[in-house]
Amino acid sequence: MHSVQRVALVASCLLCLAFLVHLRDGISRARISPILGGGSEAAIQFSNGDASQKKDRIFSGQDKTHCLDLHGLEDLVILLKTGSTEIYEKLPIHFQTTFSCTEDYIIYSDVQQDFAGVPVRDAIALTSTKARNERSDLEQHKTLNECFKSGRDAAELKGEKSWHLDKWKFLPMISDAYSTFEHRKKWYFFIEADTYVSMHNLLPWLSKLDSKQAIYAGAQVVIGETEFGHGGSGFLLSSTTAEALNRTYKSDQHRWESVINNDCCGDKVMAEVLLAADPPIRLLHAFPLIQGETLASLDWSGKHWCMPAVTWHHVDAAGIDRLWKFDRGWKKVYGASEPILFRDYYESFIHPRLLAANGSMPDWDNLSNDWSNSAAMGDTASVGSAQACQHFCEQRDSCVQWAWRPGSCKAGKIVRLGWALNNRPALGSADNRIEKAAGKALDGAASGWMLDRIASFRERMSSCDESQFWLTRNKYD
Ligand SMILES: *[C@@H]1O[C@H](CO)[C@@H](O)[C@H](O)[C@H]1NC(C)=O
Ligand SMILES: *[C@@H]1O[C@H](CO)[C@@H](O)[C@H](O)[C@H]1NC(C)=O
Ligand SMILES: CC(=O)N[C@H]1CO[C@H](CO)[C@@H](O)[C@@H]1O
Repeated sequence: MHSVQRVALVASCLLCLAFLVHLRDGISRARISPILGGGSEAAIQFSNGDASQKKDRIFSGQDKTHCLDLHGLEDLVILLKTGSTEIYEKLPIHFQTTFSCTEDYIIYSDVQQDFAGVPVRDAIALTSTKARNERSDLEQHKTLNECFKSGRDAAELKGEKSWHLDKWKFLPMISDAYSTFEHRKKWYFFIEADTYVSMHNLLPWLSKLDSKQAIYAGAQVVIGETEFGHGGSGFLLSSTTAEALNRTYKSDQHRWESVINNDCCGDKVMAEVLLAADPPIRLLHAFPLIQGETLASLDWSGKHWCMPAVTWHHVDAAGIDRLWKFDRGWKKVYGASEPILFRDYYESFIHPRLLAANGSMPDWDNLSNDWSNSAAMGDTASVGSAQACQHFCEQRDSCVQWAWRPGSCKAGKIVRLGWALNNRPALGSADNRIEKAAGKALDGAASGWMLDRIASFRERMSSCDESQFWLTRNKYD
């Protein structure tokens, strides 16, 4: 039983901001809270920091004590999909974080290369010669390889054409990874270069799943008739499933290549291959353990509050660094067996910001979307000013946040942080879904939160039941 008896804020100074102390199970334990603002959040502060240890570490490179107690890591291989146009921008951070405790990972791209000593495999080279000769999407593969061989920077070729190679990588890479490790690995976990996977939360989940079963788990998405695990959110295959994928795909490769050619998405076709396997393999609905939002865009609702977050998507290097340090710090304070719940991310990353802002932020869009009033639609009362929009929210009991721009008032029932209208999203988010505005266009735009209502929500949600942390079967099974 998890329970937060009391949450108290101890803010010694605004810049070092909040250091949340909460009492859980009667034991006082310090909440970890990053120093917020700017890019300078290098330090997470711990109550049990030992100065002499810190001194020893100054010149000793990365401390590897976080690698202790990662039970089951040896049963796992991580497959990372990237592309030559983004590899130097997005891959480096993973060596210091995601891969820092294991050598069992394979990087797949569209050019075979040595990445500072690490071999990178070319997933497109694993498609059939026929496909590479006949499919127009794959002409870009030659272009990228020629660019690379001539010593130019493949990043010059960023764009649509290179992106169209992406869907072709899924099947060959899973099949190749299976051929590499077979049943020597129980688990194959797929990520993209802007996915963060928390080993701290993934490994306890794996220990609850049976790798001998055909497991294919991901964040469920439906396109057309097909339900599949969204690629960027990450997905999990047991070795039994990886074997079935290899068998089904390889025994009819030309047909599957033709399916991919005519389809939008490789993650979707992968689900179709698994449904065509004998026996068919269906997706285990793993949302929200596996999910595609960032700290800034996530809806902090009761649905997720008491569940652990295994993945985040659209995170840049700063975001991966931040989440990874949080994992590591969490483990130091709470130990290896205490999963990090969405609630815990909220308390450390989001709530201190709302408090520091005293409930409202200028030039900010908080992604409110339950009510949407606009002058154009003839709504006049709430759209006149930020105060009027705030008033609109106050009048509705279920409203917890509002977002005003000239002529528009949006309000929402669920807390989201959102981001500045005139800047990058911050909190390490590479997400870019908000329409940008700057200077005069902002004209007093602001977002606000009903801190008292949020406080009652947290109160209501204060107890999390451990039996509901992990998703191990679908509701309909
Ligand atoms: C992959 O599937 C093909 C076709 O069924 C098969 O010949 C091959 O042995 C499989 N690879 C492994 C490693 O099982
Ligand atoms: C925070 O907001 C409340 C009401 O919205 C106001 O009374 C209070 O003075 C503000 N505090 C600070 C430090 O600005
Ligand atoms: C997720 C969400 O609600 N996004 C909205 C953010 O605000 C812009 C403009 O205000 C909308 O276009 C988005 O739909």
